[in-house]
Amino acid sequence: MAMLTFERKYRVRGGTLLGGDLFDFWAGPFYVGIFGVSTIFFAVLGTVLIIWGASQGPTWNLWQINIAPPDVSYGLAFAPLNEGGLWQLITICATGAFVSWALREVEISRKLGIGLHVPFAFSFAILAYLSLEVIRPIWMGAWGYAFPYGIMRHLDWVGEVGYAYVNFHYNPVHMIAASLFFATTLALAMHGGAILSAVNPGKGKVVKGAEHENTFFRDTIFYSIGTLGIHRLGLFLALSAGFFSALCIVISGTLWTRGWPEWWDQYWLNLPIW
Ligand code: UQ2
Repeated sequence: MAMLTFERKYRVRGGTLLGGDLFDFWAGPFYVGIFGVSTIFFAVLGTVLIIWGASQGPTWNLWQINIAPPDVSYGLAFAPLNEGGLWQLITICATGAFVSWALREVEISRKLGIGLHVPFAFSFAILAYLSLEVIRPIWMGAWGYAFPYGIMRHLDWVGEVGYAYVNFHYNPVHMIAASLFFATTLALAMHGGAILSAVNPGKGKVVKGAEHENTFFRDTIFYSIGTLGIHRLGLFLALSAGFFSALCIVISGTLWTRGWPEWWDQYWLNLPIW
């Protein structure tokens, strides 16, 4: 179907989750919807609060601007604006914007009659953010355990948290997450290479299809997962990478509070062979 014909067929009312026809229209090429409005609201308000927070700080250097969460002594209470309160409001805005965006994806998917795989995938990114900024801080009893909003400062935060557990690379769930990130890049490199080699083989050569892709992998690694399967695997690997990343930090300081190298001792040092 030609794109213009398709757009006429698809750009109709319906499929909304909330509010019926309210905001059920397009602004130029963009679908608006209630959740488009709420995304803009939270994103603009959050950005204004970040700029306000920056104005209260010592620098306008983009790399050094930092908006920190409240001190640990505030626990889970609201803090004064310039002592972490802005960070709390910005975190509410960020969560509101991310969730609104996911729900806007759901509405558009419903209008199109396609699956909810994209919003489902995006929800894993939201979960990873929330595990750092909401779930782990609440579990540990203070917003001060969340990461600060500053380009350089959040990098320092990651380093400090790593050293707080002596050597974070000994965290077994971090190991699984890192392996899944590598597996994701391997799968995408194989898939991107496979598709381009078949569909874009070079000037004057005939475009190839799934048979060639299957045969290449059967001949090289004795197995082809298939043209549908590679996309299922890719989504699974990428979502697993995000999920295990969230898990590896959420268990640090909550279920396991000592250095991660020590975690292995409880098994290694207690082996009966000693
Ligand atoms: C494949 C296939 C594709 C692909 C790729 C494979 C025809 C066009 C990349 C091969 C992938 C395999 C065997 C899985 C590798 C496993 C990991 C964890 C990286 O068979 O079907 O479709 O793009």
